[in-house]
Amino acid sequence: MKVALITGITGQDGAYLAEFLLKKGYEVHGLKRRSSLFNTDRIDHLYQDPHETNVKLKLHYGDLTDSTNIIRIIQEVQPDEIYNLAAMSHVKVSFDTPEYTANADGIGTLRILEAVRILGLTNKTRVYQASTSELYGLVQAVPQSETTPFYPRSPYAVAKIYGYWITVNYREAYGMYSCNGILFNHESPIRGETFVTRKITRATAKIALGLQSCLYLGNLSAQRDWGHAKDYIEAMWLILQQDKPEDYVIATGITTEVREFVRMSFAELGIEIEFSGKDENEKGVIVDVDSSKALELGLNLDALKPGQTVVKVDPRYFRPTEVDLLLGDPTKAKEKLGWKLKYDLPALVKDMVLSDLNLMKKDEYLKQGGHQVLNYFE
Ligand code: NDP
Ligand code: GDR
Repeated sequence: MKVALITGITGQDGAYLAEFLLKKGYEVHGLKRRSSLFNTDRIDHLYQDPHETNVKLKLHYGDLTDSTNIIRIIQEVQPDEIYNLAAMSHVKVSFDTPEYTANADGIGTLRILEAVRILGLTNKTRVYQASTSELYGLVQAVPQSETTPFYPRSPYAVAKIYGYWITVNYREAYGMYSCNGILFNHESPIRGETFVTRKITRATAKIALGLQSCLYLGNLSAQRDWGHAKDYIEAMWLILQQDKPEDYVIATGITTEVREFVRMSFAELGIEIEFSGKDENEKGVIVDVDSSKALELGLNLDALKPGQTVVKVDPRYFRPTEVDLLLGDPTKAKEKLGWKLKYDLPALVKDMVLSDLNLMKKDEYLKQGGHQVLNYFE
């Protein structure tokens, strides 16, 4: 039985990867941070009572900013594979917490690699590093492949550049099987609520249910190559199963504007919107409501009328430096790993919107019962 250690197991990718590896028969260990509230929502369905025998999922308290716990856990677990997914992963927040981001996302990667080396596990333990399309930053060329030059545009991306190169360096210097997956944006119903896709799908569901009146966004013109996290975690695993360690771009090869993602999300609920105006004055306005589609979903959209503004721009969500266009070229992954996509963008949008509609219906019941329902505009 193979043993895997996942840092960031409580995050979007960590949760899907843990489930995937457990199904493959792995013993899975996860590094989780101590928090004042439970932070294991995404993996609660995988929980196994530690008092039972034959437990296949084990969680360890730790933090990427603390080498002592990393060394101790790796020594205890003796993993065949480490997936380093833990990170302060929000690009906008990294401008507010640049030093912490460098420590966790940059030096954190070094701590993992160095622990493997000093524990003498260089020939046993394979390491996957969660690298990112944010490394490309300011557009040098499109589509972006394994050979496109990097030009990071945020403290997050600069920290991840360190993670990328130290992973390459340990491979070259010590012969370690350490690889980067350069993953483009990937989303899902369990995506963090403050990333743009999830913010949009939650808000469209709330607007359809009458729980929110308007969605405030930043740069609507940014273009992203969005895939489904379930497809992307499979690529992570494939990257560690090859004869030779290499770095791979994982992407769909299609890019879409934030504006279009918004339009598709509303359309999924029978609400057709159109954008007008420019820059900070741009607005998304309802042009039609498809009551038959709404009925199918058990929605009453009578309160939503053509002409109503449901999307506005709020400059507070602009970034000091933006990444305008990401479009990946996944040819190498498709050819060498045999990696295949199961979800396209419409399937992703549908999965997220319908899941959020179900979730938000709980808020609707609470509101009907006279309870306060909060809207977070982050
Ligand atoms: P999430 O933000 O959903 O999850 C991040 C995880 O890291 C959480 O489990 C979080 O714990 C944990 N974490 C954060 N800081 C620390 C720390 N100092 N020590 C230990 N754990 C920590 O990210 P995703 O699942 O979306 O992404 C996974 C990885 O892939 C990240 O490294 C991200 O930067 C990278 N990536 C993501 C892409 C995407 O589109 N999703 C694309 C390319 C790269 P907690 O739950 O307690 O907050
Ligand atoms: P990104 O994802 O920065 O690409 O990083 P995010 O969803 O935060 O932003 C995508 C684009 O949408 C624009 N945008 C907004 N973004 C947010 N969060 N909130 C808004 O209101 C909003 N309005 C417009 C942004 O400006 C940006 O252009 C994600 C993270 O998962 C990283 O960890 C990962 O490395 C990269 O994807 C690949």
